[in-house]
Amino acid sequence: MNGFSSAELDQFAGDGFVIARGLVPNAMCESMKALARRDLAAEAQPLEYEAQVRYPGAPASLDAPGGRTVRRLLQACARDGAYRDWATSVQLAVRLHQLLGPRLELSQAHHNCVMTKNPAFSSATGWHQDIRYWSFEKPELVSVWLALGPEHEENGCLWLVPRTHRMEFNRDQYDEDLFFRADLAQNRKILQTKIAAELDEGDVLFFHCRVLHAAGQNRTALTKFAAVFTYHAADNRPLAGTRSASLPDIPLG
Ligand SMILES: O=C(O)CCC(=O)C(=O)O
Repeated sequence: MNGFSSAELDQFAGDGFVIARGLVPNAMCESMKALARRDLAAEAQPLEYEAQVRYPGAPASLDAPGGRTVRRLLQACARDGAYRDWATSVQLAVRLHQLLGPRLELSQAHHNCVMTKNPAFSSATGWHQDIRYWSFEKPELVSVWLALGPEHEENGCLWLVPRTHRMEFNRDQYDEDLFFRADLAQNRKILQTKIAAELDEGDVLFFHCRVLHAAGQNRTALTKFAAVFTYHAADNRPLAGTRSASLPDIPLG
């Protein structure tokens, strides 16, 4: 089973992310997407709605036009074996071992979802670091973003700022919701180096939990789908009593 090359490992260490192109066959992506469409049609809970996140562009309430537009199909591993099988696959574990060490766990409390970005009612996600919302002994987690279709600027792909996983920021560089303030000149300078993570179906983005990232709205006619999971070393424990510890982690082989 192929792992990352040493150049790719250097890229992850330096930039805080790396993309493995064409890792997942199109047929597998299409079947995961069909499951997601089935669950969207049935409004199969647990879900997160655009109206609940209240990001710019989201419907004002669940009763507003587009109010029941889904942003995330939550609990992907429990939702269908196809997601869990891939998220715990040897193919993925080989690469995650290279990034996080020999004993790994998948967090069911973070990401563990299919992100859906609906053209008509999608919202934009501001600049943030996932670790600001998570609680672990060490800020060392890796998320895996499997594109189930093409992702580009027009349909709201992720933007990332290389090397920010190694930077220290002050509390006043974030707003009250812990988004990184794009209105500050000091922050804008950092954000200038952002790059768009353009992906094709089957590409997988691996990114560090401290990397600054954001995403725009979907301005195309097609819903965008991505399956997203988060991992940590088995000895990097979620802090007791926090959301990070609210669900059992899944050990990887
Ligand atoms: O697709 C998006 O809007 C961004 C999602 C994201 O950055 C997150 O959930 O942490």
